[in-house]
Amino acid sequence: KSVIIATKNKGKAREFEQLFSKYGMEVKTLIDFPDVADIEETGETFEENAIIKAEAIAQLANSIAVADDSGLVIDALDGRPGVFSARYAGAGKNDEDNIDKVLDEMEAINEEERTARFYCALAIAGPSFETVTVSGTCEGKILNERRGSEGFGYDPIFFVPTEGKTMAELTPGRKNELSHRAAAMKNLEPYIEKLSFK
Ligand code: ITT
Repeated sequence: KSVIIATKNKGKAREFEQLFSKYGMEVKTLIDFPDVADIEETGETFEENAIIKAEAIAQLANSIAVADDSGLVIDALDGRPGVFSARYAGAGKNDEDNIDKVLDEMEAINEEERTARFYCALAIAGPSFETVTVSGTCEGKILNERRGSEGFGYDPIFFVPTEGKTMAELTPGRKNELSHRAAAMKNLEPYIEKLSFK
């Protein structure tokens, strides 16, 4: 049993390998298919972008595909970087540049106003059923410096109060129990079981 995850993001791919192993499923990602062109994310919401990616890959591979569109939503920045999380500092910039931009914009914001959440929308698409989306969130606070070296993306500046640690200080196993991606996966579970990936 295997599933295609419509992602080129290595951090996400690693997490999905672990999340799907519970179902005895092998994960393939677009990292295994480097010839597949980038899919343009033209949606205005995480859900729209997840649907675009899942349906494009389901059609191309004629199989079931799951896509993740996710990001960091910061209250003091009116919800930014939001759907622009991957490209917040601009084209050709990386996760470190994105973090620097957020740290810069958050510099003058006081402790109580540093609330934020990670949001994950998952879409599952396939040749013989209507596309479904689910979502999950994880609440936290934006620090004014990096802490920890696990994970990816904005993890080093995202503090999870219930753990007393940043996402980047959690083990991969622990992150996969409490993250926005883990929460969305729990909501996807009924569909995974129903389809049972025959
Ligand atoms: P794919 O579209 O190929 O999946 P992407 O990185 O472009 O990869 P998104 O458009 O969904 O994916 O952007 C997600 C960005 O949000 C990601 O690049 C990170 O910067 C951030 N992000 C999402 N989940 C995260 C997590 O668990 N920890 C830290 N940052 C995360």
